[in-house]
Amino acid sequence: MTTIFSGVQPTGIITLGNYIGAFRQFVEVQHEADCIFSIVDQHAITVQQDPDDLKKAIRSLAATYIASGIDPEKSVLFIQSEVPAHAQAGWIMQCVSYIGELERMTQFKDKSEGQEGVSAALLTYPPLMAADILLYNTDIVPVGDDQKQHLELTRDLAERFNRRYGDVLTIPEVRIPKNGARIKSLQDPLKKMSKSDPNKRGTLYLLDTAKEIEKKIKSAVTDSEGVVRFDVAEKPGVSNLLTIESALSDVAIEDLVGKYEGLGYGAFKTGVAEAVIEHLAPIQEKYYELLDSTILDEILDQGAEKANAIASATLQKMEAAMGLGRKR
Ligand code: ATP
Ligand code: LTN
Repeated sequence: MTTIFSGVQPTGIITLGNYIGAFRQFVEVQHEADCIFSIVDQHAITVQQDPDDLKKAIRSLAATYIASGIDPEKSVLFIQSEVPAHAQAGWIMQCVSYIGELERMTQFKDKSEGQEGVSAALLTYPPLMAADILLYNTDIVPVGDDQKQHLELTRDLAERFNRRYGDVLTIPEVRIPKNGARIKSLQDPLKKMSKSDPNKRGTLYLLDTAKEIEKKIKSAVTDSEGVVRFDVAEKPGVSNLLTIESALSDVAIEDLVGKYEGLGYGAFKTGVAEAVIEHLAPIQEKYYELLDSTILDEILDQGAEKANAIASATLQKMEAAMGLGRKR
């Protein structure tokens, strides 16, 4: 059976970009493979986090996974810091990484640019991500487009490890969604929609109310042509809205263009907002139900146990291959 692994950082409320780029793919693939999903809290602390906020974000993310359709009977869901093999294997992967290749990562450049006191871990984040993936003998990693470079590095590091120490690690493939791999900001459709964007009007959050969704979509930046058609280069704002509606409603973009033919942007935006509200309503309902339940802790306890068993076996093999300790 194919193994699928992915992780999301608990750094705030999930955006519609995260949902379309990551969660929806997770839900799709869980029927065809052994799936393991992680709340990567050790990645979140590469930038300083308030401890209370982090705790809340971890629980919120667990509820989001389940509310989005991850079935704990089919998939393993766990918190990264509850499986010690991640930090241990992360160290090993740091030892096979070169500083130069880590400095070339665009996420590192973006997050460290102009910042004072950049943590060493922001640079060594990709080897920890590689460890997350490699510990589960992962075949496929579903992520949004922005993580492609980290996946290429993961493959390079795994190949390097295997060349040096023998054939221990599985080389993973990336899986990027065909539609919606990079949802853009509603206010600046050239930039990705991001949790950490200070301009909250550009970001749709999974927990936004119907009113908020409507308001943000109504004020989304478009263009002056007044014709609904898909053209990312000439019409990035309109194309982004079409991508969002298509991804959530499963209606092809060409068909949506037909639906809005002859209508202005007002009617178009109302249609997109309706599609978003309709899709998110049941997810939000389930989310609030789960947040205060004890089921969530049971799911996470079981997840940590299952993840620990797989991860510690791979770690053991990695350590033995390298000659660490007294392991064989
Ligand atoms: P930030 O925007 O603050 O850097 P993030 O949302 O990119 O955070 P994560 O929460 O770790 O970081 O991302 C989780 C998943 O969501 C990843 O697979 C990522 O590729 C995907 N993702 C993030 N933003 C988008 C987007 N705008 N469109 C599509 N996928 C996205
Ligand atoms: N780097 C990713 C989060 C992440 C991840 C992973 C994704 C950490 N470990 C393993 C897939 C597999 C991000 O910032 N979105």
